[in-house]
Amino acid sequence: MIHGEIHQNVRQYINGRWETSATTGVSVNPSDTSEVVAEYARADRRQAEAAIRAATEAFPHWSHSTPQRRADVLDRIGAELIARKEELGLLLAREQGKTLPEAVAETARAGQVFKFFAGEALRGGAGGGGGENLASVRAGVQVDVTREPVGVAGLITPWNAPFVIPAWKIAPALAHGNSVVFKPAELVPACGWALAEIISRAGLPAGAFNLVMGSGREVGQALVDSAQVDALSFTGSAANGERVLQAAAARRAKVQLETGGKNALVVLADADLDRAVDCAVQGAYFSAGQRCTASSRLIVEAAVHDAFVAKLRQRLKTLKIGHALERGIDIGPVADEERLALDLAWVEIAREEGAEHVWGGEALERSTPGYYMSPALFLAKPSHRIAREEIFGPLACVLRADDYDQALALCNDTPFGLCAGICTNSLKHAMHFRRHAVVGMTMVNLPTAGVDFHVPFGGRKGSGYGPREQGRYAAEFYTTVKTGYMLA
Ligand code: TXE
Repeated sequence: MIHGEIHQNVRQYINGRWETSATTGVSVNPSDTSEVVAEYARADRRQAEAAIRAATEAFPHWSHSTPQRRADVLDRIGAELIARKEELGLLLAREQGKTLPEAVAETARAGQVFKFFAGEALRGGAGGGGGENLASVRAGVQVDVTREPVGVAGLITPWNAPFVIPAWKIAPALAHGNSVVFKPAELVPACGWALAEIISRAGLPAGAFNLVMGSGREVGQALVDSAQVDALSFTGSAANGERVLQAAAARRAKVQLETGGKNALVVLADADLDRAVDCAVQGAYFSAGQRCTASSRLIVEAAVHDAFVAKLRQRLKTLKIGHALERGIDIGPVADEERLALDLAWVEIAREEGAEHVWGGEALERSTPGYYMSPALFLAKPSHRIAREEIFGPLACVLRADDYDQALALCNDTPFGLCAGICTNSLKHAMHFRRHAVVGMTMVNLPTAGVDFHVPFGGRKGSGYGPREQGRYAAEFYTTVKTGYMLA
């Protein structure tokens, strides 16, 4: 496999200027660890604070920009992401490890998100529409409800979707007139930088958008702690999300969390089993299971349990695991050495706690050194840790349910509540499930992973906190409401 270019000018973007840092790091290709993808500047707390100052100073001007100006900026960013989706998708696949088709699709999706919020800037953003006019209960008085930007938005994102998750935070933040300090995950600096490089040329005033790449502990924490950061949107692990929530609440900052899932796919006896197996394979194992919407629990009605497991095992045997850039690969490597060790440790935990091994779960050798692992499937009990804790890797478990009622109860028996799916041909069960699954998103005869970009995204319980992301609902987090009274 030829090595791709090494991105060497991956620097901070602060107050309209590119800056190096005292220390640097490298990102390597999880499909071929001998290949360096980027040498990047690692920001320190001082640079984070400089970015916060820049965003604070830029906010008054940017927050009073016209909706047309905001729409034009976002549309340019979206158009460039879509135009360059092959080139940027290649960078994503090299740095994060998802297959090239998935990476190109994610890049295009990020562009669509920016284009959607270009429209939002005109439709319902801050400082303009998106409000209401009402007659007052007092004669001659006019009441107006409007939305205004919140201020400086600190946006902290995970490594698993390095273009589209930043897009669905940065785009609404800017569309609604906020200024931004963006901190990508340490594992994918070149992706964060490539997105920022496009944004830097889209016509924003200096300081309206800033990029600081660095550790969560230092740079992320600086955003969380700063009194100048008015709103924090965090996507990542539940543990770190909890830390962000506590610190933000302590200083009354607005906070929005997307923190993991343990999503169920229910398969009823009347389901089309081939379709159910397709939903399970896509939902549980594509992107190496590294999606918060992954179906890690497959809850199968007893009458079809053995037939479903046999079919799924057959499909798993045919999956091709390999280099993310290789044509025809179904699953690339997991994201890094730590994730591979974690995922393999979960396989051991499954065996130790008595789950029945059905398929996979071992490290794989390929022609290049990488973090390859075969997709793992176990038959588990609801009390098993692999049925209760988020793994965020290519490992799923099957739980047996006597009937629909028990399947629904098992589905809801989790501290998470992001999404849940059901495969069935019964309209009665599908409608009941959509209403009674205690989650933020439900899917019927569809994989739990893979959502639209123009409708709300998010979960309940341990999976999310604060307003939903995406679609028109993003205005709830990125604006604040003002009620005006006027005696005409
Ligand atoms: O998370 P981490 P990762 C979850 C997924 C999994 C995790 C994987 O379920 O658990 O994300 O992403 C920064 N103060 N979701 O490993 O380690 C850190 O630098 C401030 C759920 O990246 O928590 C990184 O930028 N920031 C989601 C970001 O937080 C801190 C969809 C996330 O890092 C910090 C996708 C701190 N103390 C993944 N510590 C969903 N539910 O939608 C770390 N960071």
